[in-house]
Amino acid sequence: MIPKEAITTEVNFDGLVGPSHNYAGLAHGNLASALHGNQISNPRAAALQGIEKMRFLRSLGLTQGILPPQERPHVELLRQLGFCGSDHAIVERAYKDAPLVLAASYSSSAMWAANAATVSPSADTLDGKVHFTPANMVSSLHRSIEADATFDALSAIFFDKDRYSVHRPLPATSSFADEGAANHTRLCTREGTAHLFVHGRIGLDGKGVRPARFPARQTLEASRAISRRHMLQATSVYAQQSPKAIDAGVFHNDVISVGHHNVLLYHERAFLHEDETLQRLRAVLGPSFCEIRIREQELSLEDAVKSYLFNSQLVSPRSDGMLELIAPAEAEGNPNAFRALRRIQDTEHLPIAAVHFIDVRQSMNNGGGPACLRLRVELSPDELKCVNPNFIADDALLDALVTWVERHYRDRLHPSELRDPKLLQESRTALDALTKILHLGSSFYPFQRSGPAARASDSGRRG
Ligand code: SUG
Repeated sequence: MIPKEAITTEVNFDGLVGPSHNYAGLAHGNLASALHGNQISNPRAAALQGIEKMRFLRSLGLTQGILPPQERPHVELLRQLGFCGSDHAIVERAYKDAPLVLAASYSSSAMWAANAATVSPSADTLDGKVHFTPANMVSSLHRSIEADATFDALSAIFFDKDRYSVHRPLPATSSFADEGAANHTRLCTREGTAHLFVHGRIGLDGKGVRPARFPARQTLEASRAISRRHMLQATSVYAQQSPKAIDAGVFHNDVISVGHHNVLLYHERAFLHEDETLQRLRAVLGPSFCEIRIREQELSLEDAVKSYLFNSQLVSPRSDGMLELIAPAEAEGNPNAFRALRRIQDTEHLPIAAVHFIDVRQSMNNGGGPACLRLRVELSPDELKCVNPNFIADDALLDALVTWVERHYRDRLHPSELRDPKLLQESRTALDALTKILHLGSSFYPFQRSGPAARASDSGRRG
């Protein structure tokens, strides 16, 4: 077993927005996705906004990782569903027969890396390894096609089997529906560590309260299975999301709460059983647990969903232990959200030293704020050394990505243009170029493996 080091680094792995980012309104229960459905997106601006966010976090002194976009369209899905012929013929036929299925195969939703996986740091696991379970995302077709490629990407990044354990996704069935870290928060104090797993669906035993309007996504069974397979020795606390919150558009817990270290910032309507949930956390975390509760009176559920205040990143770049909040620009534009943030920042005993507003509007229009775009991975110095460096950003890489996006991405895309055979070709050309920039070899993407130019796998490491 590898000796544990006390000081860890939280690395944010952000999903790079893919060239087919579009607004097809696929996510039921996600109000922004419904509102912007059928509008024109700007994939270029979306990707550049994401890169700027990464650059900003780096400027705070944080370590930034990258998850490459997945190949879209997911032609294999279309083949499985009975479309046949050349890739272009398949796209054309799918557009005529099943346009929403084509849109699903073209979704760039893997950009929301908070849904990529659930991660457990080595300090909390029995075998001393960092564990990852890619989310199966079975609640929707367009997201269910992410899991296998997520497994491949995580396996390439965290290739060192002595330090990392990348599990297969949970069984792809509704009983184990899993949406990853968006419903999981790790909290720690000197007294203890708690993993808060939040689910929305009623249990296999039929217990719990169902939302009336929108579907709940995460299951308790999935969260329990993850806690087991990750061999968590830290305490797991399970809580049901408030069905009222789900019906107000809170499709993931990270739309209504965010935690980091000893701080939990949450809305009073986040959990079905607020008192019980908080008491369990207090019992593990002790007196230095810092609860920041936002009341309905201060910020309504409706404003919470509109502003995405809770989908901020709480980060700790400072040596004095104070935290900073990376909030969406929409929270600055919403007077109630802005006032609530001011209040938090001005309250002396609260450890939030600064709030930064970030423009990720293209992602927000599909329901993804700053926190949705990143997967947090807590690593010891030794573990960080053993991450594939191709996936860690420096300024030169971010500059190269900007040039790449400007060269390959469209600045407008309507869902009806997904039938355009040129889009498929452009996307592949872009991803092929990306594998060169990231030094991923020439067989990282499925089209590279099956195309005439496919060569043996050589996804090597940079440096
Ligand atoms: O699953 N939107 C995503 C947004 C995910 C946000 N992630 C977190 N909260 N962690 C979703 O609802 C819209 C896609 C579309 O319409 O193509 C979408 O899937």
